[in-house]
Amino acid sequence: MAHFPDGFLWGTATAAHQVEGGNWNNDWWAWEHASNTVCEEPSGDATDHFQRYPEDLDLMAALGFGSYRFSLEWSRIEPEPGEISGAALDHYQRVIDACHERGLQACVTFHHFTTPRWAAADGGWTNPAIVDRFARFVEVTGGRLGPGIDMVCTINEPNVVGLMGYLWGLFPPGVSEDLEGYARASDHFVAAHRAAVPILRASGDFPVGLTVSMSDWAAEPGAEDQVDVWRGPHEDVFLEATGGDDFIGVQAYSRTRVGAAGVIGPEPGVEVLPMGYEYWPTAAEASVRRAAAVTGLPVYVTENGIGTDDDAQRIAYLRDSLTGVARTIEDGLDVRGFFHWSFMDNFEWAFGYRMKFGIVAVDRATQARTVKPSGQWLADVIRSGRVG
Ligand code: GCO
Repeated sequence: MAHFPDGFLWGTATAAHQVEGGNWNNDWWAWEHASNTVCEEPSGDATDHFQRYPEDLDLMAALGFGSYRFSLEWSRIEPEPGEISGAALDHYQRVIDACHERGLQACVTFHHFTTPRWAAADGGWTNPAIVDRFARFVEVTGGRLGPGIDMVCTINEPNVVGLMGYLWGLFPPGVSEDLEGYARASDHFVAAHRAAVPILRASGDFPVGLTVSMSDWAAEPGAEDQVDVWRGPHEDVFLEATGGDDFIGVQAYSRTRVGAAGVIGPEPGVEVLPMGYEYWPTAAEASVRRAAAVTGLPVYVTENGIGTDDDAQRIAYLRDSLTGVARTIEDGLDVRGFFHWSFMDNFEWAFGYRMKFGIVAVDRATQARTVKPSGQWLADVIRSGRVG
């Protein structure tokens, strides 16, 4: 039986473009509709969370969550360079207020994969100007929303944006094998995070951190050195950019294997999920241990979950994953919270709506929400502080 301490923060997460709907003014919408896109379908109305957030927050509160992690859509707040939408800021203020009215903390991510079209058209994250552009957005937005915010994730998984956008061609700008673009984007993400932290600290009283996509890395015999070769530029460069932050946000779903020639696929005999990676429920535990060791910071698991049509498998995954996270706490690591990805089934980027990460199902025709058995299971864990 795994236990979680009193005060452990239980949250659930979404990202603006995956749930709001109608985010036509960012690079993702353009990419979904590009002639060379690899996207299975456009995001469209998503789950209409932009309008239905009160109902969604009601459900979160009913399930016992203490925090809601969501992101601000930069292209709504700053639709053209320097042009700030007061109405968009008002919207996010209403979301924050609605969280508080229901006893939920507001955990706000300032960049979750999407960049306004105007910035993307001017080199996006490869243009050094993005650092000041992001800092200005953070300053204006933090200045307005900061007093109501309870926790901040500056940038979500910058390492995934670089990898998918410049090496694998799966995210905008849809470029493959551009090592220089990848390196420049990484540098600018690190600089943008570092620029954002003091600006945010001046705008409110909340912990600030970066969230990093991590994996449980495993080497084939004799290929141990390959772990550092691959993990270094993908994870460590970001973990090492967190000095002085209030926490590190760990996001982990699976395992990555390396052999002598580099990253290799799943091990024969291990189940492969629809996402294409292994069913590996100890990914969060392994990543928490490594993040704590490298950064020395308090840890929040800011994302963990599973994309599956089989909700019983989700419960099995979460049981093992949470048991692993509880082990890290028993071992004395300072792990302060766990945010389930995701609150509801939503737009899983290039995969579209086929992947089901939610504890709440969404009827694509009616937008009706239905809590899955995994949602009730997680509510029991939250209530009891135990994983049976
Ligand atoms: C990411 C993002 C989320 C994903 C989730 C499931 O990790 O890619 O933060 O937007 O939807 O991780 O793949």
